[in-house]
Amino acid sequence: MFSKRFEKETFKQTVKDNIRTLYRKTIEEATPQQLFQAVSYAVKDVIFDDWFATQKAYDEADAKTVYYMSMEFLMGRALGNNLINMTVYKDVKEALDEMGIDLNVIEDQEPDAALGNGGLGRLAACFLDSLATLNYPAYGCGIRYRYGMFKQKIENGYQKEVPDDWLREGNPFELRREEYAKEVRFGGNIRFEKDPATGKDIFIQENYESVLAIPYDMPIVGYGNHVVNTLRVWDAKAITDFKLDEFDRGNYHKAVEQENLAKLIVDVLYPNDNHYSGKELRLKQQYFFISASLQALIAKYKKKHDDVRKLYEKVVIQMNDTHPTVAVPELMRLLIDQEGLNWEEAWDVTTKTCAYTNHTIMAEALEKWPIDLFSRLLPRIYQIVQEIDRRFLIKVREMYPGNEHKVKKMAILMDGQVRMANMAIIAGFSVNGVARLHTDILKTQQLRDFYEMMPEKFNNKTNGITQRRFLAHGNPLLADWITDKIGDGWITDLSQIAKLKPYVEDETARREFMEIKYKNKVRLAKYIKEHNGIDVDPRSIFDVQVKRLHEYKRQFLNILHIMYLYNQIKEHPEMSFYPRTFIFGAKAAAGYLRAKETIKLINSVAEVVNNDRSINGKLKVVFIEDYRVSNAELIFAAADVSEQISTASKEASGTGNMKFMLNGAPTLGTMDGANVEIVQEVGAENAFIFGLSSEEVINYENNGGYNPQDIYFNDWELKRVVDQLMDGTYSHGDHNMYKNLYNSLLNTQSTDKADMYFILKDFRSYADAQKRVEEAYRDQQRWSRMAMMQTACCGKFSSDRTIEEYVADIWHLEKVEVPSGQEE
Ligand code: Z15
Repeated sequence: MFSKRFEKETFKQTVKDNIRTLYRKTIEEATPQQLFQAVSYAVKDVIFDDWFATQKAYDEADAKTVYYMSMEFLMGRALGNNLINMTVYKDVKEALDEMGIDLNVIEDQEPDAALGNGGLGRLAACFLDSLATLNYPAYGCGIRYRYGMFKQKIENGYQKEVPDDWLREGNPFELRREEYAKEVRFGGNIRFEKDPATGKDIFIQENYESVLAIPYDMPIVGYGNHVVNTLRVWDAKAITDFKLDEFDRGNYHKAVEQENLAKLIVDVLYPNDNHYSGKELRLKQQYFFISASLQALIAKYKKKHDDVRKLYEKVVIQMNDTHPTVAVPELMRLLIDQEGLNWEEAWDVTTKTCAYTNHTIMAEALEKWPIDLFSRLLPRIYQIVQEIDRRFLIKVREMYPGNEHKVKKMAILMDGQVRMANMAIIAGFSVNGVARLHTDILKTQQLRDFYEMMPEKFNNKTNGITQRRFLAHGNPLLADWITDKIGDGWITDLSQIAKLKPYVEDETARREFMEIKYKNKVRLAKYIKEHNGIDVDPRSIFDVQVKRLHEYKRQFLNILHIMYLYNQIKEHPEMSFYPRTFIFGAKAAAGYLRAKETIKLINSVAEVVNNDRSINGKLKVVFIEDYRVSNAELIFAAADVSEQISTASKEASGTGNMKFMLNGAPTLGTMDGANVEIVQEVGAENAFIFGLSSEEVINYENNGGYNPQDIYFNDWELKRVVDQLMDGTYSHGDHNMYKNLYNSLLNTQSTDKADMYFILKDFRSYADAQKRVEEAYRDQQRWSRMAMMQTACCGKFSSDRTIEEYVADIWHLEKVEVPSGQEE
C-alpha cells in the first residue's frame, strides 16, 4: 500500500478493517486511542515487510554490524516519525482527513517511549535514526523497562513523580521474540576444576539465581531507503522449568525468589542523569542486558562463521558511557568459558571489538562499584576483572618503573572499588569524547594518564541530532519552506542547508521565516494555555531553557536573573523593556533536593510575576510540566532564544543547543560543550556568549574555588536578589523554603564548596548578555538575519555527520542497499 505510490483508498480501507477486527466498531464509534492503534497496525504491516527484507539483505551481504549498547534509548513517539521516514506522512494525513480524522490528534494518543533520562538517551535514539537512514547494519541493545522516565506533575509548585505506565494500551511497534531468549545468572559461587581430558581450567557457577531474558524488537525506519534496523530491548522472565515439588521448600522459595528477581530487574529506569547511585539493582540491570545481548550476538555470528577468534571482523560493540562496560569481562567470560578460547585469544577479540564513549567529566557520575557488591553479584566476572587489572598493571609498571602514583590512578581495582571507566579505557580500542572541548579536557585533565600511555585510542566525535524528527516532523512549516527554497536534499544531507545562506539577505525570505516562527509560537502558546492555564503573548521574546534539572546546567542562574529583571521593572516602570516570556522545562531526579527546590522557586517566581498586573505583562514565566521528547518538538520550533548556560567545562556537549539552532534560535550561552562549535559555525556576531571560560573555571577549581562573598557584598542589586530567597518574597513569608539553594551559593550551612557552579561569579556577565539579546531583538531586521543564520549554519550538527565519523574512524561498516519488502 505504500509501495511505489501511496494507495490512499487501500490505506483507508485497512484502517477501517483494523477498527472492525480489533474493536468491532466503526470509525465514528472508535476512540482516538483505538484509531491510533488501528492506524499504527496499518503502518506496522508495511514496516514489517521492509524489516524482514532488510535483515535478509544484511544476512546475504554478511555485513559488519554495530551493536550500540545503552541503558537508555529516549525514543519519543514512533508513529509520526515512522510516517516521515517512510515518506508518506502527508499522504496519510490527507487520507485520514478525508475520513474525518486528524493525524495530530491520533499522534497525541501515543505515549512517549521514554526509556531514557536526557541527552545520553536521546543521542542513542538519534544515532539509531541516522544509522538506518545511512544504510548501516546496526542494533540498539537495551532494556525494556516496564516503567520509563517518570511523568512529572507540578502540584503547588513542587514536582511530583508519577509512574510512567507506557505499555498500558499495548505497544503496536514491538515484536516479542521468545525464540531468542537467553539465560542470565547472578550470584552463587565459582567452583574451579581441571578438565581431565584437556587439562584446561573450567569454572562452574553454582548456587546462582537466574532469569530468562526475552527480547522485544522495535523497528527503526530509515528515511526513504526501505531500511529497517532493530532496537532490541530485553524483558525478564523467571525460569520455571525445574520441577516444583510441594515438599521441596528450597525449590519453592527459589522459584518465588526468581519470580521476584525477574520482575524487579526490568521494572524501572533509574531517573538519574549524570549521577551514579551505586544500587545493586542497577548493576543487575547492566549485567542482565549485556549478558543477553552478547550471547545473542555471538550466536548470530556463529550461524555464519565458525571461528569466533575473528568476531571483530563482523561485530563492533559501542559502549554508551560506562553503564554497559561489564560487556568487557562478560565477553571475555563467554569467549573463554563457553567458546574455549585461551586468555590471550579472548583478550585479542575483546579489545578489537569494544569501544567506549565518555559523556561527562562530572565526578559524581563516575561509576565505582564497591568490590564486595560486585564480586558477590558477579563472581566469575570479578575474577576476570582481577586478571585484566593484574595484567594491565604489569604494563604500567613496565612503562613507568617506580611510579606507584600512576598505578593508583589507573588501576581498575582500587580502594575497595571497581572503576568502570578505567576498565572501558583499558579494554576499548577507541575512547571518544562528544565535543571538541570535552575531548580536549579528557586528554589534558580527567584522563590525562591514559592519554599519555595510549594516545592512539583517543578521538573526538562531536554529537549531532536528527533533522528528521526535530525539523521535518517537529516543524513542518519551516521544513516545507526550506524545501521550497532549496529542495529536500537537506533531509538526508544537512550540509545542504547552507544553501539558505543567500536568502539571509533577502528581505521577503526573512519575513517569511519570521512568520513561520510566529505561527510556531502561537502553536506553543496554545499548548501552554491548554496544559498550564497560562496566557502568553506570542509577540514577546520566547526565551527557553529546556533540559534536565542539574546544578551545573544553572537553571538557578536563569531564575535569579528573572528575579533581578522583575525588581528592575518594578523599580523603574518607565524603563523600556521588551516583553519576554521565560519558558522552562525540566525533570529533577527524585532524590535531588536542590534541583527540586529550583523547580519550586521557578514556579513561585512565575506565580508572583505572572499575577502582578503592575508590570503590564512585560514578564511571564512558564514552567512546562512533563518536558519530554514529544513536547520538545513543539518547544524547539517556537523558541527565539536558546539558553545554554552551563558552567564552562561541565556540559560535555549538549544536544538541545543544536535542536534550537536547527529551528532558528540563537544561543545565549557559555563557551562550553558543543556551544563552542556552534559559535564557530554561525559566527560570534550571531551568538550571545558570556561567562568564565573552561580554563578559568578549571583554574579556580584547582586553586580551591573562589569567594562568592566578595561578589555578594559588592553588588547590592544581586545581593538583594539573593536575599529575596530568604525574606519570603517568593514563599508567602516562609523563610526556609529556599534555604538549601541560598546556602549552596554562600555556604553558610552546606558541606560543599560555596557556589561551586560560579553562579554569582557569572551573574553580571549573563545579565549583560541578556541586555544584548534584547537590543538585538528590538531590531527585527537584524534579528531575522541572525535567526535565519542559525538554521543556515547548522549543517554540521546532524547526527548523520556524527555517524559517518564513527563509521570512518571506529566502526568501519559498509552500506547495504535494501530492496522494498513490499511486492510491487
Ligand atoms: C547524560 O545525559 C549525559 C552524560 C552522562 O554521563 C550521563 Cl550519565 C547522562 C549527557 C551529557 O551531559 C551531555 O552534555 C551530552 O550532550 C549527552 O550526554 C550526549 O553525549
